[in-house]
Amino acid sequence: MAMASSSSNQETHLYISLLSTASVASHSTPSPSLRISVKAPLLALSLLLFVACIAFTKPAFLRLSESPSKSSPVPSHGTAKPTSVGSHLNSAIKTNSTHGSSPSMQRKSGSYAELVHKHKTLSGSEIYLKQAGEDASFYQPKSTAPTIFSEDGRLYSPWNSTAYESLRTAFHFQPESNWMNDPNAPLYYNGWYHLFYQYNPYYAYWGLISWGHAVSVDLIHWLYLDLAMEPDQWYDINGVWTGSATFLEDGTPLVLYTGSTNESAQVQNLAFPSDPTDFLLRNWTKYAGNPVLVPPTGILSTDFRDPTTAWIGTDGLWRLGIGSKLEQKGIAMVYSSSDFINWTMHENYLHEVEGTGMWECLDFFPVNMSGSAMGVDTSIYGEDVKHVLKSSMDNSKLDFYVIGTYDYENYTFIPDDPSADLGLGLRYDYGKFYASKTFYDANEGRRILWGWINESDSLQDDIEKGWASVQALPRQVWFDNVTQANLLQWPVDEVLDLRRTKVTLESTVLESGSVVEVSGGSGAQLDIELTFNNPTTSIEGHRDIVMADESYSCSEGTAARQGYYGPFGLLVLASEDLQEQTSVYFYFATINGKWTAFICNDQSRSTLASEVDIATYGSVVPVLETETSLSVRVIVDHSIVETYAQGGRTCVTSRVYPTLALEDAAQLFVFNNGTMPVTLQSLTAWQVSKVYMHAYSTVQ
Ligand code: DQQ
Repeated sequence: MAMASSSSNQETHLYISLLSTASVASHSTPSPSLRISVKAPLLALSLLLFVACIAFTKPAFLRLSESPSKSSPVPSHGTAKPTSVGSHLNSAIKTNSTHGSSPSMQRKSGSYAELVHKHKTLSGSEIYLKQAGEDASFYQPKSTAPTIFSEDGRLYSPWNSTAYESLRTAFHFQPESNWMNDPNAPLYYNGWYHLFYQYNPYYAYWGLISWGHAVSVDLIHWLYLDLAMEPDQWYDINGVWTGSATFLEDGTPLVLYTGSTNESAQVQNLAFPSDPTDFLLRNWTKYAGNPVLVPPTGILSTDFRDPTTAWIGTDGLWRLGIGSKLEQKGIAMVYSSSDFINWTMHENYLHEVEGTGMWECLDFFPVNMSGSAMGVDTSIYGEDVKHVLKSSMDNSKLDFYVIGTYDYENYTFIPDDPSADLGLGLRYDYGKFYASKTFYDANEGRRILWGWINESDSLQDDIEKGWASVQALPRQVWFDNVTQANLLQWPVDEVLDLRRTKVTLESTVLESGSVVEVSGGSGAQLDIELTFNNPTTSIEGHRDIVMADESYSCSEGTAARQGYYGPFGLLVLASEDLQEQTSVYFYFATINGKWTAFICNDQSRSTLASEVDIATYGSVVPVLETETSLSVRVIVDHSIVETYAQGGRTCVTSRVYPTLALEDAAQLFVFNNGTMPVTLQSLTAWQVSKVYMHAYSTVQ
């Protein structure tokens, strides 16, 4: 921490200069056509609403099924008629367009001006009918203190407020206080990265969900803005839930989000920037005709949420995915629209998998088959791309993904390996990482993944800390064309700018049972890269040694369980006497007669505190027989340990709560607890500086 504070002046200058660069860039580009103010129309709408409220005395249209401004949603699944599809599919969209659209597309609509026009032209009575559900009884009092704890029910906690403060992260995104969950609608707009997030602005636990909003010029330093949206309409009064951004043809972003209505039904709502020339996108207008989508027949009203970023079909219509379930079959429904307001459900699902339960927070995007780390904009498809479908599984609270082919004639997705279908195979992260969402960063031509890291301490500790949850570092994602089977994930390059002093270890043989301190590597803010010889390759002369098959999974093991090769790796956030330590290790088990590598984060000795999660997380790491090195990057940020193995093929994120190994008392070791020696090729550990995260108003 001493290091962090000594560099803070320098960081201030750096950030202020970044800010001024962004604002110079941003002020040089406004398009006159976008200078549309909706303040006057909103005032007019408010007046109309007032008049309408007087005219109508009975709110007779509270129920969704009676919502008159949408002719009935879609009659039932299977009856909606798919819109026609062009036949020259491969040639449809090949170019990488900035905002997910192609100039050659024959789209019927797609401008901000059109949207505002439709917003303005709803009649006063239509608006009244939409608003009629705003019964005051559905508002929850916002100032009532929580009553869920009594003094008697208080759990033992070894932390005082200083220790709590030490668990706050230094370079991961988190709000100043209170509760956060899913990342929402991440986007890049005229010099600024925007992150919206599910946020309870009043308490450190879930509820009263609004959209928090922060902006950055580098994805690392952040400025908090006022709430982007609050639950203030009948169609979102129980929560402004998760949503995604899409750029209209003219480059204006809009968002579709799930509202939890006054009757706790889930509907999809549209919102757009009140002033697109404000590149901070501070004010959002909810479309007067909301909701634009209600649960179709056959779908429970509580199982219809989290619209994806939209993409464009060959017919020029927008497509959108929404997650749901039928009994325990997880499904991704797909809708079409020409104007983002009127949506038609397709007969077939984008995808479905039995037994996986409710699919939340769907994400659907293309990746480059060549293995280039360059991202691919969401509407692009063709022979050069594969598609990734991701779902957050409500039953298990785990994020799964699957790679496959998008059949753009039938709007369905075909997994490459049905045995590893969505929910059965790959995960982005085998630790704590949920409700993730990607976006295409047109600024750098890359696709970036955000994911929510929840707490695993007690609710009472969260309340005493005054905050709960962080976001994982933004990760660049792309297709691994070496394995041809998984994505690669890597912290965005901007994280490298936070590296400060470093220590290194030369090539060393770690004998069985050795624990070696990395001198100069203490601290709770570290970025560590290390490589080992792959002990199962000929480099160690052990290729032919194969043990009897062993059943192994990280969840059943710890760093104390000795194997032949492994566990070996790092101890981070370790107290001097090793009473506390979080180990990140490789372990090789023989499965089906072949050495199989695992990467695990063992939290079993991470804290002396009770009431926290101390499981071991991790999974298999694909390591080819020809690969003679094993690599791992471990990022430590006070209460977070993020592990990226073998270039990002397998990632594991831990949430740990040391009580001794805090700040500079946290030490770093390498170890080998396997029977056989292993060779550490190299290790470099950088101290990482704290980033700026402040209210925008404080830097004006
Ligand atoms: N979080 C949101 C929902 C979403 C869930 C509510 C996933 O929209 O399904 O805060 O964490």
